[in-house]
Amino acid sequence: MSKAAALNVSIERIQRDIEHLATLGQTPSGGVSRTSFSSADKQMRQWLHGQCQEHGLTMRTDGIGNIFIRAEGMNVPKAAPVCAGSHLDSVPEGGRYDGIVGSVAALEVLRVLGQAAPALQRPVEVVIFADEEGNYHHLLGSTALVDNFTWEELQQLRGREGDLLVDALSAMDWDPRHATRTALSSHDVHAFVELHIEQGPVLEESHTDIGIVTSIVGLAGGQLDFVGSQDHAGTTPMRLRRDPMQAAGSFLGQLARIASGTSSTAVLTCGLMEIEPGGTNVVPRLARLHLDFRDPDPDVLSQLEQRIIDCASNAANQYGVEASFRRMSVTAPVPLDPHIRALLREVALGRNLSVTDIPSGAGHDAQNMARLTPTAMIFIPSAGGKSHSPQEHSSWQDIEHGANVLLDGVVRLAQA
Ligand code: HGY
Ligand code: MN
Ligand code: MN
Repeated sequence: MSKAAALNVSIERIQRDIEHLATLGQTPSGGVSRTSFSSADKQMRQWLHGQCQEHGLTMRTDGIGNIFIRAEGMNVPKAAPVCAGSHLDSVPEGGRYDGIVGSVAALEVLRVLGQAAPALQRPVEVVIFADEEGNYHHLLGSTALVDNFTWEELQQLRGREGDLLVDALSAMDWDPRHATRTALSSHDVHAFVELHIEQGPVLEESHTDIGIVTSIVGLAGGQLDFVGSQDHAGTTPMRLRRDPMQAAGSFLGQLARIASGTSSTAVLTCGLMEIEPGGTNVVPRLARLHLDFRDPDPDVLSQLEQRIIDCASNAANQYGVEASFRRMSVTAPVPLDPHIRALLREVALGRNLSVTDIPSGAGHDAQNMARLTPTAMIFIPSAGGKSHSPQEHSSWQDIEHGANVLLDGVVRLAQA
């Protein structure tokens, strides 16, 4: 066994960090609401800064809130770093593990390497991506690493509460104009590896320790507006109404049919809806559905969008209202790097762990990083396949396994 393979993460430190992070933005249901740039996110950033000071790490934040961490004093040649990391924001009422496991494990890798100082050919850097969960833009931080947002684009981005991203950045005491200068080049990163919980049932059901991700699903988001006529709920006869809620209801009843009619792998979700003006005694003027739709095949994603538009237009005609669709984001599906996948499989087997290949139905920053640099992902089991829920859970043993595979993989990549 090589010297590097003898290194091990400390699950006690990882557990302490994960348990602490679960208190930042904790909800009464035991979940976590930690949207990027919220007060809980600020607390997270302060905590991380403290961790870095304690462990001799340097932390830098770019203009859109991505965090980069390195170990000081590691005597490695100047070269493009091997990066590892994930995200520390959550969905509303999310769990304690999504993004957090991969972020804390990457931090632990740096702590181990800082202490053990093995001979490496290149630095190791932790990346914590901003707003992965897309309050303002899905995979905001990693998107900004691949392509700079223009100032005009940034000014358009709003969160769930209708707040502007540029205001949220200003409230962090950052200059939002710096958010237009975030892109990296392929020379800036040697490779990227993200550890993540599976968020599905496959590994647990097959009693497999480690999943090596083959590809990440293509993911699109859009706003579907049904616009009708605002009227009195008591005095307007049903026959005279142009009620956008009825059209929205008819459309929503067809989500499963639209998805399965396009492909057996397609999924289509509406998890957020706005009604204007919003009153129990007012026939609304607007019903806005926020849609999330996914498929591993980019052509299917386009077909799915077209079916959404066609079906919405039929529903609108039926109720005498207007329908319009606005695409908000598309993240292309990506295959992950075969060489790093093979290396991760080898190191996992070297630790006597069971391994399988697995596709990812969730979006990840890795799919943006794959456009910059050779990229791979490691999955560990999620209890009951639950995620984006306070019931999300992974065992400490599975987290330790995943973190050790990340450690070995990163070391192997940094030795090359
Ligand atoms: O929505 C997703 O797939 C991811 O959790 N951001
Ligand atoms: Mn998530
Ligand atoms: Mn995640």
